[in-house]
Amino acid sequence: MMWKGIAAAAAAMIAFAPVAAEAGRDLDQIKQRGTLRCGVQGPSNPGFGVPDSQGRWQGFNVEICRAIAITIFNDPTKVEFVPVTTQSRFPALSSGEVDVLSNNTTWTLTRDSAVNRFNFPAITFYDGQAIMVPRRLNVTSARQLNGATVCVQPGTTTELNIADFFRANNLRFTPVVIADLDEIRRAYDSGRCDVFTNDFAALAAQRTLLTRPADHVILPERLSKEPLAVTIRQGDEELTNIVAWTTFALIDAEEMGITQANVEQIAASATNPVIRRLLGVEGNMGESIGAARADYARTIIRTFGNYGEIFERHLGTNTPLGLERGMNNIWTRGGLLYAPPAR
Ligand SMILES: N[C@@H](CCC(=O)N[C@@H](CS)C(=O)NCC(=O)O)C(=O)O
Repeated sequence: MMWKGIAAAAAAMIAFAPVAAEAGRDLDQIKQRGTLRCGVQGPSNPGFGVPDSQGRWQGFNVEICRAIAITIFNDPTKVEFVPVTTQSRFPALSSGEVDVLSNNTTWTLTRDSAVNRFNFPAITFYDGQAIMVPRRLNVTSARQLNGATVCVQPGTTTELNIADFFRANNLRFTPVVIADLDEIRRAYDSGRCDVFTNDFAALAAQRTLLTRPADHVILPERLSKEPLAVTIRQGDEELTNIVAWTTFALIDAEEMGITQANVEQIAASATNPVIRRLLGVEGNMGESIGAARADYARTIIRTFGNYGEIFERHLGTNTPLGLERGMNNIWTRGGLLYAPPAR
Protein backbone atom coordinates (compact mmCIF):
# COMPACT_ATOMS: atom_id res chain seq x y z
CA MET A 1 0.00 0.00 0.00
CA MET A 2 2.72 2.46 1.06
CA TRP A 3 4.64 1.89 -2.22
CA LYS A 4 1.50 2.78 -4.16
CA GLY A 5 1.40 6.16 -2.38
CA ILE A 6 5.08 6.86 -3.08
CA ALA A 7 4.71 5.76 -6.75
CA ALA A 8 1.68 8.05 -7.17
CA ALA A 9 3.56 10.96 -5.60
CA ALA A 10 6.57 10.33 -7.86
CA ALA A 11 4.28 10.17 -10.92
CA ALA A 12 2.68 13.49 -9.93
CA MET A 13 6.06 15.16 -9.51
CA ILE A 14 7.15 13.95 -12.95
CA ALA A 15 3.82 15.13 -14.44
CA PHE A 16 4.18 18.65 -13.04
CA ALA A 17 7.97 19.00 -13.27
CA PRO A 18 8.70 22.15 -15.29
CA VAL A 19 9.40 21.15 -18.88
CA ALA A 20 13.07 21.96 -19.24
CA ALA A 21 12.33 23.37 -22.69
CA GLU A 22 15.39 24.69 -24.45
CA ALA A 23 14.88 27.73 -22.24
CA GLY A 24 17.51 29.90 -23.90
CA ARG A 25 18.30 28.09 -27.16
CA ASP A 26 18.07 31.21 -29.34
CA LEU A 27 19.20 33.57 -26.59
CA ASP A 28 22.34 31.44 -26.06
CA GLN A 29 23.10 31.66 -29.77
CA ILE A 30 22.65 35.45 -29.73
CA LYS A 31 24.91 35.78 -26.68
CA GLN A 32 27.58 33.55 -28.25
CA ARG A 33 27.43 35.55 -31.49
CA GLY A 34 27.61 38.80 -29.54
CA THR A 35 24.99 40.55 -31.70
CA LEU A 36 21.20 40.47 -32.15
CA ARG A 37 20.09 39.97 -35.76
CA CYS A 38 17.01 42.13 -36.22
CA GLY A 39 14.78 41.77 -39.29
CA VAL A 40 13.49 45.18 -40.35
CA GLN A 41 11.54 46.43 -43.33
CA GLY A 42 13.44 47.50 -46.43
CA PRO A 43 15.04 50.95 -46.49
CA SER A 44 11.87 52.78 -47.58
CA ASN A 45 9.91 52.86 -44.36
CA PRO A 46 10.18 56.39 -42.95
CA GLY A 47 9.68 56.54 -39.19
CA PHE A 48 9.81 52.80 -38.67
CA GLY A 49 13.22 51.91 -40.06
CA VAL A 50 15.48 53.69 -42.58
CA PRO A 51 19.27 53.90 -42.86
CA ASP A 52 20.54 57.52 -42.53
CA SER A 53 23.22 59.08 -44.76
CA GLN A 54 25.92 57.19 -42.80
CA GLY A 55 24.02 53.96 -43.27
CA ARG A 56 23.03 53.91 -39.59
CA TRP A 57 19.50 52.56 -39.15
CA GLN A 58 17.05 54.97 -37.51
CA GLY A 59 13.42 54.54 -36.54
CA PHE A 60 10.78 53.21 -34.15
CA ASN A 61 11.30 49.51 -34.93
CA VAL A 62 15.07 50.06 -34.91
CA GLU A 63 15.08 51.51 -31.39
CA ILE A 64 12.93 48.61 -30.14
CA CYS A 65 15.68 46.25 -31.36
CA ARG A 66 18.41 48.42 -29.82
CA ALA A 67 16.51 48.39 -26.50
CA ILE A 68 16.43 44.56 -26.63
CA ALA A 69 20.22 44.62 -27.21
CA ILE A 70 20.60 46.72 -24.05
CA THR A 71 18.65 44.12 -22.07
CA ILE A 72 20.77 41.27 -23.50
CA PHE A 73 24.22 42.91 -23.81
CA ASN A 74 23.89 46.27 -22.01
CA ASP A 75 24.92 47.72 -25.40
CA PRO A 76 22.48 49.23 -27.99
CA THR A 77 25.04 48.91 -30.79
CA LYS A 78 25.13 45.10 -30.67
CA VAL A 79 22.49 44.76 -33.38
CA GLU A 80 22.76 43.72 -37.04
CA PHE A 81 19.82 45.05 -39.06
CA VAL A 82 18.68 42.70 -41.82
CA PRO A 83 16.16 44.13 -44.33
CA VAL A 84 13.37 41.62 -45.08
CA THR A 85 10.28 41.85 -47.26
CA THR A 86 6.75 40.73 -46.52
CA GLN A 87 7.58 37.45 -48.28
CA SER A 88 11.13 36.83 -47.00
CA ARG A 89 10.47 37.75 -43.33
CA PHE A 90 9.08 34.43 -42.11
CA PRO A 91 11.58 32.14 -43.90
CA ALA A 92 14.35 34.44 -42.56
CA LEU A 93 13.05 34.01 -39.00
CA SER A 94 12.39 30.27 -39.28
CA SER A 95 15.84 29.61 -40.72
CA GLY A 96 17.63 31.68 -38.06
CA GLU A 97 18.88 34.26 -40.56
CA VAL A 98 17.34 36.71 -38.11
CA ASP A 99 16.60 36.30 -34.40
CA VAL A 100 13.68 38.70 -34.18
CA LEU A 101 11.40 40.60 -36.57
CA SER A 102 10.76 44.25 -35.69
CA ASN A 103 9.01 45.16 -38.92
CA ASN A 104 5.28 45.79 -38.48
CA THR A 105 4.40 42.13 -38.41
CA THR A 106 0.89 41.41 -37.18
CA TRP A 107 0.20 38.90 -34.41
CA THR A 108 -2.27 36.37 -35.82
CA LEU A 109 -3.49 32.96 -34.71
CA THR A 110 -1.96 31.04 -37.60
CA ARG A 111 1.39 32.77 -37.17
CA ASP A 112 1.25 32.05 -33.42
CA SER A 113 0.42 28.38 -33.87
CA ALA A 114 2.03 25.08 -34.77
CA VAL A 115 1.60 26.14 -38.39
CA ASN A 116 4.30 28.80 -38.28
CA ARG A 117 5.73 28.33 -34.79
CA PHE A 118 6.29 32.01 -34.01
CA ASN A 119 5.82 33.87 -30.75
CA PHE A 120 4.69 37.47 -30.22
CA PRO A 121 5.99 38.42 -26.76
CA ALA A 122 4.62 41.97 -26.74
CA ILE A 123 2.64 44.32 -28.99
CA THR A 124 4.74 47.39 -29.87
CA PHE A 125 2.20 49.20 -32.08
CA TYR A 126 -1.59 48.89 -32.40
CA ASP A 127 -2.63 49.43 -36.02
CA GLY A 128 -5.41 48.62 -38.45
CA GLN A 129 -5.62 48.17 -42.20
CA ALA A 130 -6.63 51.20 -44.26
CA ILE A 131 -6.88 52.33 -47.87
CA MET A 132 -5.16 55.34 -49.47
CA VAL A 133 -6.79 57.03 -52.47
CA PRO A 134 -5.95 60.00 -54.71
CA ARG A 135 -8.04 63.06 -53.70
CA ARG A 136 -9.08 63.48 -57.37
CA LEU A 137 -11.30 60.37 -57.04
CA ASN A 138 -13.49 62.24 -54.49
CA VAL A 139 -13.94 59.01 -52.55
CA THR A 140 -14.82 59.39 -48.86
CA SER A 141 -15.45 55.75 -47.94
CA ALA A 142 -13.99 52.36 -48.84
CA ARG A 143 -17.55 51.27 -49.66
CA GLN A 144 -17.43 53.52 -52.74
CA LEU A 145 -14.62 51.45 -54.31
CA ASN A 146 -16.68 48.95 -56.29
CA GLY A 147 -14.60 47.78 -59.30
CA ALA A 148 -11.37 49.42 -58.07
CA THR A 149 -7.89 48.10 -58.77
CA VAL A 150 -6.10 47.74 -55.43
CA CYS A 151 -2.32 47.68 -54.90
CA VAL A 152 -1.42 45.15 -52.18
CA GLN A 153 1.73 43.36 -51.03
CA PRO A 154 1.82 39.53 -51.00
CA GLY A 155 2.27 37.38 -47.90
CA THR A 156 0.44 39.88 -45.71
CA THR A 157 -2.71 40.06 -43.61
CA THR A 158 -3.44 43.01 -45.92
CA GLU A 159 -3.96 40.73 -48.90
CA LEU A 160 -6.39 38.53 -46.93
CA ASN A 161 -8.29 41.37 -45.27
CA ILE A 162 -8.97 43.29 -48.48
CA ALA A 163 -10.59 40.22 -50.04
CA ASP A 164 -12.71 39.77 -46.90
CA PHE A 165 -13.75 43.43 -46.97
CA PHE A 166 -14.91 43.48 -50.59
CA ARG A 167 -16.67 40.11 -50.24
CA ALA A 168 -18.41 41.18 -47.02
CA ASN A 169 -19.64 44.36 -48.75
CA ASN A 170 -20.66 42.64 -52.01
CA LEU A 171 -18.20 44.76 -53.92
CA ARG A 172 -15.80 43.73 -56.70
CA PHE A 173 -12.12 44.67 -56.90
CA THR A 174 -8.99 43.69 -58.82
CA PRO A 175 -5.87 43.13 -56.72
CA VAL A 176 -2.57 44.41 -58.12
CA VAL A 177 -0.11 42.30 -56.16
CA ILE A 178 3.44 43.69 -56.08
CA ALA A 179 6.07 42.38 -53.64
CA ASP A 180 8.58 45.20 -53.74
CA LEU A 181 7.62 48.18 -51.56
CA ASP A 182 9.22 50.84 -53.78
CA GLU A 183 7.66 49.30 -56.88
CA ILE A 184 4.17 49.10 -55.38
CA ARG A 185 4.36 52.70 -54.19
CA ARG A 186 5.47 53.81 -57.69
CA ALA A 187 2.66 51.76 -59.24
CA TYR A 188 0.10 53.56 -57.06
CA ASP A 189 1.79 56.95 -57.61
CA SER A 190 1.66 56.47 -61.41
CA GLY A 191 -1.98 55.30 -61.38
CA ARG A 192 -1.32 51.65 -62.28
CA CYS A 193 -3.82 50.91 -59.49
CA ASP A 194 -6.64 53.11 -58.21
CA VAL A 195 -5.90 52.67 -54.50
CA PHE A 196 -3.18 51.33 -52.16
CA THR A 197 -3.95 49.30 -49.04
CA ASN A 198 -1.79 48.41 -46.05
CA ASP A 199 -1.66 49.06 -42.31
CA PHE A 200 -2.63 52.69 -41.62
CA ALA A 201 0.80 53.64 -40.24
CA ALA A 202 2.57 52.00 -43.19
CA LEU A 203 0.39 54.02 -45.59
CA ALA A 204 1.18 57.21 -43.65
CA ALA A 205 4.88 56.37 -44.08
CA GLN A 206 4.55 55.55 -47.80
CA ARG A 207 2.50 58.69 -48.45
CA THR A 208 5.50 60.81 -47.40
CA LEU A 209 7.44 59.28 -50.34
CA LEU A 210 4.80 59.96 -53.04
CA THR A 211 5.46 62.62 -55.71
CA ARG A 212 2.66 64.85 -54.24
CA PRO A 213 1.73 63.53 -50.77
CA ALA A 214 -0.99 66.15 -50.25
CA ASP A 215 -2.85 64.78 -53.31
CA HIS A 216 -3.59 61.57 -51.42
CA VAL A 217 -5.88 60.77 -48.49
CA ILE A 218 -6.20 57.74 -46.22
CA LEU A 219 -9.88 56.77 -45.89
CA PRO A 220 -11.46 56.63 -42.39
CA GLU A 221 -12.31 52.92 -42.29
CA ARG A 222 -10.11 50.45 -40.45
CA LEU A 223 -10.64 47.12 -42.17
CA SER A 224 -8.93 45.04 -39.47
CA LYS A 225 -7.05 44.91 -36.19
CA GLU A 226 -3.31 44.82 -36.77
CA PRO A 227 -1.50 44.37 -33.44
CA LEU A 228 2.12 44.72 -34.57
CA ALA A 229 4.61 42.84 -32.43
CA VAL A 230 8.25 41.87 -32.22
CA THR A 231 8.19 38.31 -33.58
CA ILE A 232 10.46 35.45 -32.51
CA ARG A 233 10.60 31.67 -33.01
CA GLN A 234 8.71 29.48 -30.54
CA GLY A 235 10.65 27.44 -28.00
CA ASP A 236 12.77 30.03 -26.18
CA GLU A 237 11.20 31.16 -22.91
CA GLU A 238 14.14 33.40 -21.99
CA LEU A 239 14.16 35.35 -25.24
CA THR A 240 10.37 35.64 -24.96
CA ASN A 241 10.77 37.24 -21.53
CA ILE A 242 13.61 39.52 -22.66
CA VAL A 243 11.54 40.90 -25.55
CA ALA A 244 8.35 41.19 -23.51
CA TRP A 245 9.84 42.94 -20.47
CA THR A 246 11.96 45.25 -22.60
CA THR A 247 8.75 46.49 -24.24
CA PHE A 248 6.91 46.64 -20.90
CA ALA A 249 9.74 48.72 -19.38
CA LEU A 250 9.21 51.36 -22.09
CA ILE A 251 5.47 51.43 -21.39
CA ASP A 252 5.85 51.41 -17.59
CA ALA A 253 8.36 54.27 -17.73
CA GLU A 254 5.87 56.47 -19.61
CA GLU A 255 3.10 55.49 -17.18
CA MET A 256 5.33 56.56 -14.25
CA GLY A 257 6.49 59.79 -15.88
CA ILE A 258 10.09 58.59 -16.22
CA THR A 259 11.81 60.19 -19.20
CA GLN A 260 15.21 60.30 -20.88
CA ALA A 261 15.83 63.64 -19.14
CA ASN A 262 14.79 62.70 -15.57
CA VAL A 263 15.60 58.98 -15.28
CA GLU A 264 18.94 59.43 -13.51
CA GLN A 265 17.58 61.98 -11.08
CA ILE A 266 14.60 59.71 -10.35
CA ALA A 267 16.86 56.65 -9.94
CA ALA A 268 18.93 58.59 -7.40
CA SER A 269 16.02 59.93 -5.36
CA ALA A 270 13.00 57.65 -5.82
CA THR A 271 11.40 56.21 -2.69
CA ASN A 272 8.50 54.54 -4.54
CA PRO A 273 9.35 50.79 -4.52
CA VAL A 274 7.59 50.26 -7.88
CA ILE A 275 9.89 52.80 -9.55
CA ARG A 276 12.96 51.56 -7.65
CA ARG A 277 12.26 48.00 -8.86
CA LEU A 278 11.72 49.11 -12.48
CA LEU A 279 15.00 51.03 -12.51
CA GLY A 280 16.92 48.23 -10.77
CA VAL A 281 17.71 50.34 -7.69
CA GLU A 282 16.23 47.57 -5.56
CA GLY A 283 15.20 43.99 -6.23
CA ASN A 284 16.70 42.24 -9.25
CA MET A 285 14.00 41.99 -11.85
CA GLY A 286 16.73 41.97 -14.46
CA GLU A 287 18.21 38.74 -13.19
CA SER A 288 14.79 37.10 -13.28
CA ILE A 289 14.57 37.60 -17.04
CA GLY A 290 18.25 36.96 -17.84
CA ALA A 291 19.09 40.62 -18.50
CA ALA A 292 22.77 41.60 -18.60
CA ARG A 293 22.23 44.04 -15.70
CA ALA A 294 19.62 44.75 -13.00
CA ASP A 295 19.28 48.33 -14.30
CA TYR A 296 18.51 47.35 -17.92
CA ALA A 297 15.37 49.47 -17.93
CA ARG A 298 17.24 52.50 -16.56
CA THR A 299 19.83 52.20 -19.35
CA ILE A 300 17.11 51.81 -22.02
CA ILE A 301 15.29 54.93 -20.81
CA ARG A 302 18.54 56.92 -20.50
CA THR A 303 19.45 55.90 -24.07
CA PHE A 304 16.08 56.20 -25.91
CA GLY A 305 13.52 57.57 -23.43
CA ASN A 306 10.16 55.95 -22.69
CA TYR A 307 7.62 54.57 -25.22
CA GLY A 308 6.03 57.97 -25.80
CA GLU A 309 9.37 59.64 -26.46
CA ILE A 310 10.36 57.01 -29.03
CA PHE A 311 6.92 57.32 -30.70
CA GLU A 312 7.05 61.12 -30.89
CA ARG A 313 10.65 61.08 -32.14
CA HIS A 314 9.90 58.90 -35.17
CA LEU A 315 6.14 58.72 -35.81
CA GLY A 316 4.46 61.56 -33.96
CA THR A 317 2.75 64.77 -34.97
CA ASN A 318 6.08 66.59 -35.36
CA THR A 319 7.29 64.08 -37.95
CA PRO A 320 6.38 63.68 -41.66
CA LEU A 321 4.13 60.74 -40.67
CA GLY A 322 2.17 62.97 -38.24
CA LEU A 323 0.62 60.09 -36.27
CA GLU A 324 -1.58 60.71 -33.24
CA ARG A 325 -1.02 58.38 -30.25
CA GLY A 326 -4.55 56.99 -30.41
CA MET A 327 -4.52 53.27 -29.46
CA ASN A 328 -0.74 53.62 -28.93
CA ASN A 329 -1.22 55.77 -25.89
CA ILE A 330 -0.90 54.34 -22.38
CA TRP A 331 -4.07 52.93 -20.74
CA THR A 332 -4.21 55.76 -18.23
CA ARG A 333 -4.66 58.12 -21.22
CA GLY A 334 -7.25 56.02 -23.01
CA GLY A 335 -4.83 53.96 -25.11
CA LEU A 336 -4.18 50.21 -25.19
CA LEU A 337 -0.59 50.20 -23.93
CA TYR A 338 -0.56 48.35 -20.60
CA ALA A 339 2.38 46.62 -18.94
CA PRO A 340 1.96 43.82 -16.38
CA PRO A 341 3.57 44.71 -13.01
CA ALA A 342 7.36 44.43 -12.86
CA ARG A 343 7.50 42.53 -9.62
N1 LIG B 1 1.09 43.96 -40.73
C1 LIG B 1 0.77 43.23 -41.93
C2 LIG B 1 1.32 43.96 -43.16
C3 LIG B 1 2.79 44.05 -43.13
C4 LIG B 1 3.33 44.79 -44.35
O1 LIG B 1 2.72 44.88 -45.34
N2 LIG B 1 4.49 45.34 -44.24
C5 LIG B 1 5.07 46.00 -45.36
C6 LIG B 1 4.79 47.45 -45.41
S1 LIG B 1 5.26 48.37 -44.19
C7 LIG B 1 6.54 45.74 -45.28
O2 LIG B 1 7.06 45.35 -44.31
N3 LIG B 1 7.18 45.91 -46.34
C8 LIG B 1 8.61 45.74 -46.30
C9 LIG B 1 9.13 45.67 -47.64
O3 LIG B 1 8.41 45.17 -48.46
O4 LIG B 1 10.27 46.10 -47.78
C10 LIG B 1 1.33 41.83 -41.85
O5 LIG B 1 1.99 41.52 -40.89
O6 LIG B 1 1.07 41.04 -42.73
